[in-house]
Amino acid sequence: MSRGGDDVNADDANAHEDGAPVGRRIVLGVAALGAAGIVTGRTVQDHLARWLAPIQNADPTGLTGLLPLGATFRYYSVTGSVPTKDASDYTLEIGGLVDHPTTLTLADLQQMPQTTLVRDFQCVTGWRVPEVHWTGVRLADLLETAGPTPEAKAISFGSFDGAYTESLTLEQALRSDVLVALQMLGKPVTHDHGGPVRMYVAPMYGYKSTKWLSSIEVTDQVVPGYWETQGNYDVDGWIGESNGRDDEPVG
Ligand SMILES: Nc1nc2c(c(=O)[nH]1)N[C@H]1C(S)=C(S)[C@@H](COP(=O)(O)O)O[C@H]1N2
Ligand SMILES: [Mo]
Repeated sequence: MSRGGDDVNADDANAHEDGAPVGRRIVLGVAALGAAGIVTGRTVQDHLARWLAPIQNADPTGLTGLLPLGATFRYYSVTGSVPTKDASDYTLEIGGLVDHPTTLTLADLQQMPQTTLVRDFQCVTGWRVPEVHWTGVRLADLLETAGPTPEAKAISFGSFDGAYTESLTLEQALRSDVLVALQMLGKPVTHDHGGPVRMYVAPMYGYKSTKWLSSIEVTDQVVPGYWETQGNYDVDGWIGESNGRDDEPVG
């Protein structure tokens, strides 16, 4: 099991479709701030991260990702390796307590109405990436098509990594800021970020956003997910209510 803070994905957070060169001076200047110990408090750090987000997102060199701001994604997987899937073999099963169980391909999902959100992504361990672009299908739209039965109370997500699971109540799942995400950071979700399809649950900590999404099962009660049973995380993963580290609401 690996769940490190390995920064192997730092470059992803810095890649953006409308990339522009970033002056070495900005990089050095900000590095100097960090070295001078100005980047210390969580609030200062967060403000700097926010101010830097457009620069970091446009930085093709990944250099700013080396700055001590923590505003980049860390790669997380509870399994050692995860099979690669693409349009040729990806499927999403929607089943359980629904009138119309269905299996969708990537093309099916791409043909549905897409929603874009620009929101922070925050891991419960403390790192946060500000103003990330997410695009995908609203989970609510998929559920509406599937038709939950009267007994339906919750959702259980499965991953093709074969291990990770997560849950939401049906009410949470119907929020308009809960996406079955096809794009992240302005491009298709990469394998390391859980592509081709991952969840993005905007108002909750990152652990709710299941990567390598393979199934959505409607259940009659909340089934606690992987980190809720192995890591003591709250089943209700609302940002700001789990660890007291947040200094401002997100979104
Ligand atoms: N399948 C799967 N999904 C997962 C995880 C995981 O280990 N496996 N980790 C979660 C946690 S704790 C976080 S913070 C985010 C990290 O997303 P990233 O790897 O794109 O940075 O994915 C979430 N979804
Ligand atoms: Mo996390």
